[in-house]
Amino acid sequence: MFRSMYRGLRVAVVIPAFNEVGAVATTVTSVPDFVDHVIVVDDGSHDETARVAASADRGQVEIVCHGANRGVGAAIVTGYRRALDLGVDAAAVMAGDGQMDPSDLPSLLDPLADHEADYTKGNRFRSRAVWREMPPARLAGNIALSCLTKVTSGYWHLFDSQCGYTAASRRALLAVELEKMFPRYGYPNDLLARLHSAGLRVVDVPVQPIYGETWRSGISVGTVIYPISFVLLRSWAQRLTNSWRESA
Ligand SMILES: Nc1nc2c(ncn2[C@@H]2O[C@H](COP(=O)(O)OP(=O)(O)O)[C@@H](O)[C@H]2O)c(=O)[nH]1
Ligand SMILES: [Mg+2]
Repeated sequence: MFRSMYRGLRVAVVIPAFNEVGAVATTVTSVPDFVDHVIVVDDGSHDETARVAASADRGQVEIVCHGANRGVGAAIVTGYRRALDLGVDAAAVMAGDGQMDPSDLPSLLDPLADHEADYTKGNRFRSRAVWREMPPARLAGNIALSCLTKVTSGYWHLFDSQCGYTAASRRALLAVELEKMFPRYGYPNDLLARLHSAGLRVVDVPVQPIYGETWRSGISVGTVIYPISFVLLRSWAQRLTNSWRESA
């Protein structure tokens, strides 16, 4: 049964979902039984995402609805807030489109349970399958953004900045000023920089890249290039300012 915790951690899984009627039920039912709370954030979907997610409930699912679309970052922040209110020790994020392998969740939670990290994120590039699975344009974009995010966040040991499969400790969620987080695509790059300036420990964990036959994404170069460039420049400027302040 549910509410079993994971290695002493009370865990929530936050599922941001925007027009995911086709995949959200499978995503919800795939969440492992040790997860205490599943929080689906329906981000102003125009389809039946909320109803379908609710119908997959086995007793631990909550649906939170944004009246209008606010972006994937804002949807995740809504889920994090609810997770904090529920008193969880850790909150993982799994996208509502079924692109995350539930069997990878324990590896993301282990460094938190072992008190070795405050935040963990998936790294699909640790698997050779990434070269086969990830479409070439995404590979190129992800590699470029991962390299830039090393510089702008200050976490030189991390890669695959755009991987949305993550787990945050309660400590990290309380430290990063959720209200300031960037609401749209670019939020992972923004969050990493905030985690670094709060002095938190972040580690990469190998996860499986999943791009099924019906794969689609809300990301297109035209729509994300400006917000992501803005986030990267802002984080970089902030980091430079902080290091000048420290050395002054
Ligand atoms: N495209 C998009 N996705 C959103 C939004 N809000 C929440 N999401 C969810 O965020 C997750 C990641 O989005 P996706 O477009 O698949 O990104 P990708 O997997 O990194 O290419 C999915 O589960 C979406 O349903 C939004 O405003 N736009
Ligand atoms: Mg996706």
